Amino acid sequence: MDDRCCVLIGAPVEAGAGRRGCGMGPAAYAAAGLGEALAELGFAVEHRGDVVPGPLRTVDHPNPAIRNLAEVAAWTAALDEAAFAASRDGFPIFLGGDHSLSAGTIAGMSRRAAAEGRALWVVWLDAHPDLHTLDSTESGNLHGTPMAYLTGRPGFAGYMPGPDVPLKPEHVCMIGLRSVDPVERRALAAGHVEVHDMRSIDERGIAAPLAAFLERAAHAGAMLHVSLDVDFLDPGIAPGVGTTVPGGATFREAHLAMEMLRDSGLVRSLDLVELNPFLDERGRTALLMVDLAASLMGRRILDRPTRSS
Ligand code: B3U
Ligand code: MN
Ligand code: MN
Repeated sequence: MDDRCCVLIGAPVEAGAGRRGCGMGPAAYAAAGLGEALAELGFAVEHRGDVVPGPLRTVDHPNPAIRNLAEVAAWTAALDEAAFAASRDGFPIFLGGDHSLSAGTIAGMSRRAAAEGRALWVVWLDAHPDLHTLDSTESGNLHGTPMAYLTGRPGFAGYMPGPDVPLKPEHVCMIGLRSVDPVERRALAAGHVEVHDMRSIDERGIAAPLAAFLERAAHAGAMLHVSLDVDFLDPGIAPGVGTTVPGGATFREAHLAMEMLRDSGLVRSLDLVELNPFLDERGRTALLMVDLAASLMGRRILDRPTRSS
């Protein structure tokens, strides 16, 4: 893997969201200058274009609320393959698209980690835990389900393609939660996912819990994936998203998280999800997401010693 090469992969999925518009995400990142920002940091940038989902295999599910299951399953299979292949060549950045895309990208990265004899760990930056199963989702929007799929919760077999290598819940750190449905709350209480909700960030800040998780991940020799949902951010700075939830991360909290993730030297891949350019204001959410990606990829205010230097 060439760690000075960034592979940009479009995942214009909107079948998992409650409203249209996320499909324009990859074009908005291009217009906001993501490729140029990465080139300025010294990366070779490979534009791999948009992933194309395979043929739809329609299967009826007993939960009548579910929307677009066949589409999401087809995207998941295609993105799983794309992630596995791209991670051999460089650092993949997946340009969403709604958060259902992470069912594919993270499953593919988990296979990559296993192929290298390691485990994939995930930092999940989101207002929501996205821990619904196909049976529990009431909205029927499958962007609320990828974490349940990835951590091997029951009920996905026969409807979704994998995952071949499920994530261990203790290898997942969720930061920024502030909209959690009762079923998800019970799953979090009973499970081993590390969770830092907005209350905990208000009380402790974002640096201490993230540093502790990164220490644990480094000690375990983890390969790390970052999944950044626009709604992790406060809607005051990031309005271009379908599900705005007040009280999100600030500009500085988000950049600090990105800088710390970079300094850990562990991150191998990134999802940028839920940008809805149709709802954005003069591109400001797209521009902020590009800036955050640049912080994750090494843009700095000043030079500081890091774990990898
Ligand atoms: N938990 C709710 C809301 C939601 C989850 N993810 C987003 N919204 N973006 C649901 O519909 O499952
Ligand atoms: Mn999400
Ligand atoms: Mn969310």
